[in-house]
Amino acid sequence: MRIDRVELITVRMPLVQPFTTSFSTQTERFPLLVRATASDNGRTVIGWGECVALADPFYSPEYLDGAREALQRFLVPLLFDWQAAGNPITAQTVNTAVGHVVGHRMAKGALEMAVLDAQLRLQDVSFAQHLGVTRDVVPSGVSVGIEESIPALLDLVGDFVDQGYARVKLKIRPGWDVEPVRAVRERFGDIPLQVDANAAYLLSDAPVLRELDPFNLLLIEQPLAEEDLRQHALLARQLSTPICLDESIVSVQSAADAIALGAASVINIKPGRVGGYLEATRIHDLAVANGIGVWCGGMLETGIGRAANAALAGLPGFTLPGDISGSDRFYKQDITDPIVMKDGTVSIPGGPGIGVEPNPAALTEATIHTAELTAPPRR
Ligand code: OSB
Ligand code: MG
Repeated sequence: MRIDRVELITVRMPLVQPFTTSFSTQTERFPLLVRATASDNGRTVIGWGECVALADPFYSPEYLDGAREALQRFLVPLLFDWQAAGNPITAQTVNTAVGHVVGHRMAKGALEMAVLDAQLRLQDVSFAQHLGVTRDVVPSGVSVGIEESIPALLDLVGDFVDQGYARVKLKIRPGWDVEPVRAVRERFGDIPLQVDANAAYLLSDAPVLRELDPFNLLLIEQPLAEEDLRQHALLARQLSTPICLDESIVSVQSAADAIALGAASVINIKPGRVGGYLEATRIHDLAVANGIGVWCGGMLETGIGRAANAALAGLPGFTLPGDISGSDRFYKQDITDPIVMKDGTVSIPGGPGIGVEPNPAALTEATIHTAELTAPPRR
């Protein structure tokens, strides 16, 4: 397979409602798509990747403009150099080709995803088949932001419960934690419920977090800072609610450390955050080997990222519902055909590669910036 061209397409997508977390309020999302033109044996396909970096570096060090620059200046040229030197291009070799760039996992993951999609399309194999996934739907959970008031939160949660979501996750932060959880439990009873703090607490907040214990939450996600593995382990001993890590898990190595320290009994796997779907499956395998449950996180992806996440979440270790909601949870108009949540599940696409692609008109309408890189000829 040869990569002939890579386009970096930045799109702007308004959210159906503001999404507030402990780190920001988002009213729009700027996904960065990687469009790779690939050819093999006279056949040409387009592979798609989606970079999950947010506009600001508040969730992780990566951010949209930085990721685009990393791709444009370093990652794509390194991949082209690798190819020009006669090395094979597959998803499995992308990380070797760009490996001496430190960090920039979301940018690397998006490039790897585009190459993987192209490779599978050339092979006429779906991503699910490639992973060995046999089920065709996965349970669909929804992530609910911090709201202005408890009544507004209950309205929103009620809407998602009525739609049939398999699990609800509430964003929390100091001052918006025990009360919203209590209100949701009182109104909606025993629904599968979990919370996500996005690193907003300190170990000294353990007494407040312990007040969540009676509510039988599935888990509390990332209560402390990204690098506080040891403190998460100390906190875990003070809570009955299982601790799940998101931000802290950036690689299979950090997952191994977290497990060894007892810092997490559950892991949220976001392929972008860990540098791509290959690393995501390694973390899945490590977690299964250690009896640690995993679920697939979300980053307000377009249908491109959502479709691939649904396939990944079909692996057997994904024992909890993922943040893989229908497109309409965040967007009035997705750039792909909408991902639909039905009876608490979303379907895993069956077509070649990730099985979905942007609709040209929707993509053109949403595009705000494009950069194009062309491969030099073979040396
Ligand atoms: O912490 O899981 C998170 C969105 C952006 C950044 C971080 C997070 C989230 C979500 C949204 O919770 C999940 C989704 O895409 O449904
Ligand atoms: Mg999270």
